[in-house]
Amino acid sequence: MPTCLITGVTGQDGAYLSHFLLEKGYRVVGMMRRSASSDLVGERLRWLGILQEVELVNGNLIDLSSLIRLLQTYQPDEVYNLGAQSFVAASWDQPLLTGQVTGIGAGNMLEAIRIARPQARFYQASSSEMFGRIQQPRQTEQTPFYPRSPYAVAKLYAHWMTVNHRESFGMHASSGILFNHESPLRGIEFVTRKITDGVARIKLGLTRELPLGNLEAMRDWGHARDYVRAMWLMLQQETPDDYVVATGRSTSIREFCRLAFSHVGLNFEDHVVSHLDLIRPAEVDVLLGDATKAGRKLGWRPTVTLEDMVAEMVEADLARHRARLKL
Ligand code: NDP
Ligand code: GDR
Repeated sequence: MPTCLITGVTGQDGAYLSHFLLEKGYRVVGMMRRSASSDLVGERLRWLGILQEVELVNGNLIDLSSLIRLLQTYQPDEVYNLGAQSFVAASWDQPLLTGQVTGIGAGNMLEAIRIARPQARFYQASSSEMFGRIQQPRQTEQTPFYPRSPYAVAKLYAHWMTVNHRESFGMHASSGILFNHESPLRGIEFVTRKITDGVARIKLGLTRELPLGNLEAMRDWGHARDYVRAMWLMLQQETPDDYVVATGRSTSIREFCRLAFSHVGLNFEDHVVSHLDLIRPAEVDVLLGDATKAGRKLGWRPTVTLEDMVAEMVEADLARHRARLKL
């Protein structure tokens, strides 16, 4: 039975990836940072019904010694580095922490592997945010980067450290440049989940308004369940590499609102209000990925349409609020 170590196991992708790897027969060791609310942090794993099957262990990306100890103890065959301060908006308020966790944290894990478990295969959760102010209309592995937030700058450091460790030390280290991916387990502060949760609350009469920032930004949105499969496929290749993972369809926040509100028979223009304090200091206006390489080399293709994902997310939020209200 192969063993994997997942950082960021309590997040959206950590939960879906754990589920995927358990089904493949892996021993799944999930690293989480120590919390005073440890009863709450496994909520996503619980939602997927796998909380008891994942071995949760303490560690922190900014504590190199904890990473080395985990690698020595569990001897993983594959390491998926999903841990990060991942909320772009927060990275302007905490730019240096974001740099330490999202950037140096990845460097720490690469160094820990180099020291304690060099044969392990490594996956780095890189991001389409690295393209930022886009240099080409469709972004591929060859498109130059232009980060627009401290988060994206940190991810660039992590990305190039991954490439550099591969080229310098022959490590099996791959970087997945994943475009936005969502699900009912998406954090509530990200725009898609904020919208679907808002739709559910408005539909159930709990509130009337949904405050949002820039509605004109466009994102290439896929489903997290599809995207974690791409992570695994990268580590099954003989040769490590970098891959863009995207749907090839870009949609505005405005259009996402229209889809989500109309799913429950509402008009978004009656409820969405614009809040200037939700506008970012620098914006990524549009992202559109070209995953041709992932299709050709990994055989990866997205399977969930945006419309189906929006419906799944709205239904899940309606069910959550109904359960809470005992409706
Ligand atoms: P989440 O924000 O849902 O999860 C982030 C995880 O990182 C959480 O488990 C969090 O733990 C953990 N974490 C935070 N700080 C530390 C730390 N110091 N040490 C160890 N773990 C830490 O992100 P997603 O699941 O959405 O994304 C997974 C990864 O993929 C992230 O690196 C993200 O930046 C990247 N990414 C995501 C995309 C997306 O669209 N979802 C697209 C491209 C890249 P806690 O629960 O304690 O906060
Ligand atoms: P993003 O996701 O920054 O793309 O990063 P987010 O959902 O936060 O923002 C997407 C776009 O929506 C606009 N927006 C709002 N965003 C939020 N959060 N809240 C609002 O009220 C709001 N109104 C408008 C934003 O300005 C932006 O243009 C996500 C994260 O998962 C990263 O970790 C990951 O690397 C990238 O996706 C790919």
